Amino acid sequence: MSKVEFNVEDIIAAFPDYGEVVGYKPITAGHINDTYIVEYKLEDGSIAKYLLQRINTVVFKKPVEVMENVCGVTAHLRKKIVENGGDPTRETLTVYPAKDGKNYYSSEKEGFWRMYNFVDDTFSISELTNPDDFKNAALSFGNFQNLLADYPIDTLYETIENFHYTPARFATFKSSVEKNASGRKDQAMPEIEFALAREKDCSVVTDLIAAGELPVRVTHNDTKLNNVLFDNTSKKGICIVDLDTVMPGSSLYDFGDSIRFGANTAAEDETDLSKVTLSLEYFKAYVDGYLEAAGESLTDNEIKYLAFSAKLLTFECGIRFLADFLDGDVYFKTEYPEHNLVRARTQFKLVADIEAKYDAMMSIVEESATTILKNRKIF
Ligand code: GN1
Ligand code: MG
Repeated sequence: MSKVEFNVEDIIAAFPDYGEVVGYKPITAGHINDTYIVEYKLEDGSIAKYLLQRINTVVFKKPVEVMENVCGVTAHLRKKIVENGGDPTRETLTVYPAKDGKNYYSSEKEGFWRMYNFVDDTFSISELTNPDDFKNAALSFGNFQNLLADYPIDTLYETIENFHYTPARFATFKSSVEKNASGRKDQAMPEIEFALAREKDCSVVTDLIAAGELPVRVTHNDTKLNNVLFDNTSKKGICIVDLDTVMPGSSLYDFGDSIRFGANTAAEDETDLSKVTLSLEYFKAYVDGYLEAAGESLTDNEIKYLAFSAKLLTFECGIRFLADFLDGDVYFKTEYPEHNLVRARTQFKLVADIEAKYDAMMSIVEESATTILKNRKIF
């Protein structure tokens, strides 16, 4: 882990004085970066909120490139949102430069920081209570993909190499098993066996991409439900956040990762595995929303592999958690020693449930595609 030492006040002072700082507080969402809400009192007495974030440079080794991607992507989104008559102050993140004009502040001692607008009067969801919210998340992620469809893909840096290149993830996992740096391998034998038995799944999507049978698009790559901000009044998803992994990828990565998190009937770190199942109702809601928003631009193959991608991305996340457990918790933030193992178990339980429900999931995709994309014969 990085050995940074900082005073939040000093970091705030590196950014322009938007008003008198009246407070700041950490937000504890996300496994990677550190986030604070900073409140300023303006001259007219009103309060303005900003989002201050420390980028985890163990995970993002080239944070300057991350910021170049984020600035390019948010500028593109802003332009599109304005063209579509939307409100760019609420529908996209905006980067606020530091006092020295750079789009970040960094020092060896304090780490790498950036400032964003805080989109007020919104909420995020960590646990769904109804399928409509999930459908709204799908509409948002589908819309996000549409808005970036004409973004110059070659200008994007790969902020984390091979991020969803599952065969590489599997190779890393196997080497973590071999190294057993944490000495905890014995605690994870059933999970290791489970993973090793599924190696052949890893290359399905990447092989299709390599063969030109699946397109490469600008994708978000971390489509967890809590990366959508929902408007307090309309309850619709209005803003997609966490743009650090926007990179060339497959729509299947975004679809699959959304299902992994949102269609799980339990939390990502639930210890009672009997609660972890794939909700077909939520799966259908997401398929409907995603096809409604982005279906026209998806190829037949992208649609045919939607159900598979849910399994793949869940499996991939599972081997990442398990590898981190074996490595000694060097990547994801953890709250207790077995946290990564617990997370890996939920992912694998979900994979097993997806395998059991696979035919039903395929039928849902077929039915939804037939209803929503009436003029196409995909299946
Ligand atoms: C991390 O930071 P957060 O919680 O949005 C991770 C994702 C994983 C996710 C699992 C850069 O996302 O890839 O799917 O945890 N982000 C990175 O919860 O590795
Ligand atoms: Mg993230």
